[in-house]
Amino acid sequence: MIRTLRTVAIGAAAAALVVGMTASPAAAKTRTFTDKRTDAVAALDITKVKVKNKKHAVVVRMTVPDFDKSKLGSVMLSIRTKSKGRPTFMVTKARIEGAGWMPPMFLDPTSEDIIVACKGDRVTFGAKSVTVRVPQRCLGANRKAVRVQPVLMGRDPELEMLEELPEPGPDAPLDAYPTFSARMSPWVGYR
Ligand SMILES: [Ca+2]
Repeated sequence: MIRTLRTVAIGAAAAALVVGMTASPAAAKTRTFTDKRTDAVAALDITKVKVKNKKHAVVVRMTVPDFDKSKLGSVMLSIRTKSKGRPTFMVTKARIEGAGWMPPMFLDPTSEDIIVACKGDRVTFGAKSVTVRVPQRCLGANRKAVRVQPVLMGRDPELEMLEELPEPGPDAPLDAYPTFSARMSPWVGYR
C-alpha cells in the first residue's frame, strides 16, 4: 500500500513537472557559448554569446564586459536555419559617420530582392551587451534549429577598406564568434 501511494505521488509530481515545463515561457531553448577574451579591443571584445531560439523570435545577446558604444561602427548577425538548403539570413545595423545609426537592414538569401523588410527586427545596446532580435517569420517562418555568427566592428572607416582581416588580439578593432571564417556556433534547438 505504501509503495502504491509513493508511486502515485511520484507520478503526480512528474506530471506536474511536465505541465509546468510546457506552460513555462522558460521552455525556450537557450544555449550560451564562450568567446575568447582579448582577441579584440576591450570595447568590442565579446566574451559570451547567449542564443534563444524562441517560439516567435531568435534572440542573440553578446556580452562585452568593457563595452563602449562610441567605439562601435556596426553590428552583424548571421543566422542559419536547419531548413532545406540551410539558408543563412543576416541582419546588420551600421553607423553612418556624420549621420548616426541606421535602422537594421535584413538580408534574405531566399528572396529575389535579397534586402527585405523584416518588421520587428531589433538591435539594442545595453551597458555591457548588444542584443539582436529577429522574428522567426523573417527566417522563413522558422521552427527548426539555428546557428549564429555575431560580429562587432569598430568605426574606423579604413576597416572596411582592408583586404585582410586584422589578426585577433588586444588591438583588433573587431570581434566575431566563433571566428571571422565561415564557421558558426553549434546548433541551438527550436524552443
Ligand atoms: Ca572575444
